[in-house]
Amino acid sequence: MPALEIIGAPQSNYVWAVRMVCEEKGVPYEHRPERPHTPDVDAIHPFGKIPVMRHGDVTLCESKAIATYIDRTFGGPKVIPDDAKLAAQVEQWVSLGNVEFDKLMMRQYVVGYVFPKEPGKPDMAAIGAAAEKMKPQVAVLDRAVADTGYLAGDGFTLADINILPMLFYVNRFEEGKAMLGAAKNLSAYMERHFARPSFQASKPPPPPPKN
Ligand SMILES: N[C@@H](CCC(=O)N[C@@H](CS)C(=O)NCC(=O)O)C(=O)O
Repeated sequence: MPALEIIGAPQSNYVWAVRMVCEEKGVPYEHRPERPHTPDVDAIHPFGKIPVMRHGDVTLCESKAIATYIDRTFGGPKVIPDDAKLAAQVEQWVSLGNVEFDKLMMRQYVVGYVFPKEPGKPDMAAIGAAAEKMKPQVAVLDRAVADTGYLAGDGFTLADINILPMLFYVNRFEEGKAMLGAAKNLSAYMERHFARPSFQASKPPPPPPKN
């Protein structure tokens, strides 16, 4: 079988999720850490976003599509269950993750800190507004994991894999940490799954120290 290549900077929550799928399933892969909009990425993603994937003559973009391909092509535990109802629940949570949680938690809140429009000066008003809007989202996730400790059914799936990197990043900043810490079910969920070998093996390196 040809080598499976996952292309994209490890810091991206979506690159992290796809790598975690490989780790969870025990699928060997080569990781090429490229930023968005490089020629290799642009050749596969029509808008130059990461991750992209190459496997022989198969090229794919979009993390959900990549994860589905890996899940169906390789052995190891399924991250998208065969059962129609569970698979639809996974789809539902991945879609909510990409359309709702990522848009606010990552693109507004985390990116507000990490890539401020004015270097070194995060817009604290915009960050505070995003944090306020995150409260109902955190409450939704807290309720969702209360019964089983998983988002879909009673097993670890792509639904969890997709959201865990986002929660990790939100938890790095003051307002996010306080909010997540107060959500008892979600805190327990994070603590348990952050310890998974697949999460640890795909975790991006820490940012370089500031001078
Ligand atoms: N829906 C895409 C989202 C990918 C995405 O937004 N990737 C970010 C990095 S986390 C990116 O490449 N951003 C560059 C850009 O938006 O131009 C997926 O699931 O793969």
